[in-house]
Amino acid sequence: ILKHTSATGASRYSGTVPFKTSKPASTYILFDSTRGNGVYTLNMNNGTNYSSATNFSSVSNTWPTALSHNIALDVQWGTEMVYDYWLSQHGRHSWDDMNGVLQSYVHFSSGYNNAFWNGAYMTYGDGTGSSSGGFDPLVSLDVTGHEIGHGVCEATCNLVYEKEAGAMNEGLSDCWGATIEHYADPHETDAQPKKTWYIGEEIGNGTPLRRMDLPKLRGNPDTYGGTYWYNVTGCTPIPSNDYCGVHNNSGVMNKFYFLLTDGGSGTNDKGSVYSVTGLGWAKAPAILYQTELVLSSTATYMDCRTASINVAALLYGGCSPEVKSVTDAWYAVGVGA
Ligand code: ASN
Ligand code: ZN
Repeated sequence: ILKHTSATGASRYSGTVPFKTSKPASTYILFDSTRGNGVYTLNMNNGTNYSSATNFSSVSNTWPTALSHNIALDVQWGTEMVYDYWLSQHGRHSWDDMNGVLQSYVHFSSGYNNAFWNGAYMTYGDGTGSSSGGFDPLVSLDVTGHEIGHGVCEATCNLVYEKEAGAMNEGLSDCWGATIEHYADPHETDAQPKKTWYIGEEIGNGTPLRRMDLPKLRGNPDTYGGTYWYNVTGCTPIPSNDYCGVHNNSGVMNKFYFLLTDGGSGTNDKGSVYSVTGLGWAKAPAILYQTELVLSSTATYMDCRTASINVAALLYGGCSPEVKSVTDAWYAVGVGA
């Protein structure tokens, strides 16, 4: 029987964090055997050949094993938190709901300014550094939640990764990243502005990659068809245009979910005056998840609106305040009347 052990260590972005290790041979490794079929973090040693990845290993279960490896703790802890979020809040067993292994590879390549889900596991770059216009290591909890969110999407509605469906795929990943950060990161506070709604501020030395509360401040639309909306009609060339602006038009989904959770009022780019009563951190994610389960892979924002209103009606009743909030939040972002 593989013995698992509790460990703690100083992570790069989230302070001292608890996580699980195992000792299959003479040393402890970053392998949690207690969650589903396992949570692993492996070291690419700045290479790109996955079969050459090595374990992070410690004789004394003391972590990190070197300061430059503190990022492995963000990822091991963060991935464990993502597993716990999906199971405790939605009864979902890992990304595929079949307790699929959660495997992460850190120190990928050198100066690699990205992190991604490839259909089976996560890869994280060290970045070129925020001080030189790139990113610091791309291992913050919202990034981890975002990447595994792509796995959840793949295993559920499997939104096609281009145009509007792709933008919703991206938006859903940001929504889960923010929600999981709120759920698990002790450094998240509700101080204004709520950093929960910032995506990737940790890896940009305080400057977020995207803002869900005010997408336009980062060049993304907050209104369907409004300022910064990427015109997806006849757009070429895919994929060099980011599959027709998937990381851009995601701003509409992000603002919808921000308003559905926190509420808010204002005037959108269509001149519509809106006011949304927020549903908070239990009901908004419940509606989002049930919507993700029923969407079709080629859904548009309008389809997502319809699906989410139906979900809210099923969960809370046809004339419920929850249905009104969902409808009002879509109206706020310019989708539907
Ligand atoms: N970090 C990017 C993302 O998850 C990588 C990609 O898949 N385009 O959206
Ligand atoms: Zn993404």
